[in-house]
Order: sequence, then C-alpha cells, then structure tokens
Amino acid sequence: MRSSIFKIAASLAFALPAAQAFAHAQLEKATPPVGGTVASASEIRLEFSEGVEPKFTKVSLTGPGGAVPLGAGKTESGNQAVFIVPIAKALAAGAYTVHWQAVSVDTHHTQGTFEFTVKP
Ligand SMILES: [Cu+2]
Repeated sequence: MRSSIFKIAASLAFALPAAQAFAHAQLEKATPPVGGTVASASEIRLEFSEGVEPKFTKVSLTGPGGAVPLGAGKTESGNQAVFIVPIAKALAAGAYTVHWQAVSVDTHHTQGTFEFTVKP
C-alpha cells in the first residue's frame, strides 16, 4: 500500500512539470516586431501567452549607443498578458536588442531576447 502511494506520487512529480510548461508566459508578439524594422518606437509592447506579474517582469533595451533608458513597465489595463515599457527618448537608427524576463501569474519564470532595427 505504502509503496504504491510512493509510485503514484513519483509519477505525478514527473507529469506535472510537463503539463505546466503550457502555462508559462511565452512571448507571442512584440512591437517593434521580432526581427522587424521600424521608423521609430516610443514603447516596447510585449504580448505574452498568459498574464504576467508587472512587479517581477523586466525588460532591457540595448542599442548602438549601449543601454537605452526605459520607463517603468506596466501591464495593459484590462489585459495582464500585455506588458508595455515606455522608451524614454527617441531612438537613433541602428540595431537594437530587447531582453525580457517575465514572471507569469503562476510564478513561473521565462525569458528571451530579440532584435529589431530602427531605420535611418
Ligand atoms: Cu507556467
């Protein structure tokens, strides 16, 4: 009896992480677009597959001149899956890298990097 309970518990422990993988906040869409080229950008808008915790979700932006100052990020009103970070000043032309770290409402961490270009 005791050993079968252990077996069930052990198999659940393996099964759960796989099921929860579907619940992580993955980046579905971004503005500026992933790999895209834009004339300018005043904010970074990230659309995730599930709600994120704004307090623990972080975005950084690096461009031709190094780190770009960003304002405080927040989730869109009425849609916690959209995280918006204002860009403090106009972006010079060049290649930019966005790095994001998200904590979804189920407390799981995800992160990723993508690039976009501001055309001259
Ligand atoms: Cu998750």
